[in-house]
Amino acid sequence: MRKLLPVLIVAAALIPMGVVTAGAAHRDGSVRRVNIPEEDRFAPFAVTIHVGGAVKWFNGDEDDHFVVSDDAFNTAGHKGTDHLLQPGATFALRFNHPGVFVYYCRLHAYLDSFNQPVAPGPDGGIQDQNGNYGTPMSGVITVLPES
Ligand SMILES: [Cu+2]
Repeated sequence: MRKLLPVLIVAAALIPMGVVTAGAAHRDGSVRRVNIPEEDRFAPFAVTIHVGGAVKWFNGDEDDHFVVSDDAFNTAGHKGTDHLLQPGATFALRFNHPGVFVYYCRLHAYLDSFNQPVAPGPDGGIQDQNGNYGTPMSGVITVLPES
């Protein structure tokens, strides 16, 4: 038992080190999916990930759509993103900075003078029977610091 004790002490010291090492090395390699159903919207509208995580958009609609960064509000990187998603196409971004990535589709939304996405209106929108032009096609990714 005398000879076993030092071995146990070393083993006990290594266990928490292993846990700490695994925690420090952890990076969120997960991929969250945002679908465009057969409607002019991103589903889900809001997605929360951690730094190192990625978002993959999929256009399940029969029309073209865009993923465009709202640069006035974007604090999570990938400013200037302006990507066409044809029907059936995918597009992925990996986020390495905490913040928010506000985005919209420039065929089904546009930015007003305050950089807020608004519905396309008479020039591009489809008016329903109540006279509304619908919801601007937009979404937001929240990127939390590494856990
Ligand atoms: Cu669109």
